[in-house]
Amino acid sequence: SVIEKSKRLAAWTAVDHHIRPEHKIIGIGSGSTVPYVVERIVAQGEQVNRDRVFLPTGFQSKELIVRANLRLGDVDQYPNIDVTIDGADEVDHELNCIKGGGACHLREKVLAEAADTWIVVADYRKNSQTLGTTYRSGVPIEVAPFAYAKLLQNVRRLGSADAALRMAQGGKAGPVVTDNGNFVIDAPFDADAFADPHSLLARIKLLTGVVEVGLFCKMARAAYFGNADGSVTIKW
Ligand code: DER
Repeated sequence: SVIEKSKRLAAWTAVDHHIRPEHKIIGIGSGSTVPYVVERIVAQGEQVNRDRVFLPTGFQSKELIVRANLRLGDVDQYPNIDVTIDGADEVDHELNCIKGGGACHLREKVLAEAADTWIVVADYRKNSQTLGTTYRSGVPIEVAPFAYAKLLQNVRRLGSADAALRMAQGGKAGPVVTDNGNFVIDAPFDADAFADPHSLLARIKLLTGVVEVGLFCKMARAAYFGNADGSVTIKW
């Protein structure tokens, strides 16, 4: 499909630009775009990949690395990462991101921060001016299950009237449970709240019971978007 092609285009271009032989410790994000990142890294050949270590950002990411026969490492062994490449749900004009559509944003943010360079790869639907324009489900917030009901009240008080617990779709009754055993609250805000994503992040993060917030502010070195016409847009 056009969208899959644009994901692949973004991922391949980003790997070609940012994953060089001298990069040995590499963070792999989560979602449906990063498989193309792994595909392109594998294509660099066994030789160069032999002395690299790949750090996952969750169960799906780990499976990607294992299935590609790449060497699996962990961020407690390798706390300083050369480059991490990840997807995003939306990216604004300043490279602030909404992330967490896949409920992996705690480990993703740890590996984004731990990397000298953090790169975002996405299809054209994620390329936005202001957050909340194309990704309408709200800010994903990973929360301690014990605190979720109080947090729903407090997030609503922050201005997200429609904040809701993310429920599993089919195959499991009840809420989505993250790789860390936590719940996720999706909190839609209106446009002016997203005008200053960093202050929104700070306000949400300070609520008791919040584990991590799916707003990644001023962390990306660059964002690569594949376009439907086969071109690539790079924001930095
Ligand atoms: O959850 C996340 O932040 C993932 O990176 C995910 O949202 C990326 O989405 P994708 O499947 O469009 O790559």
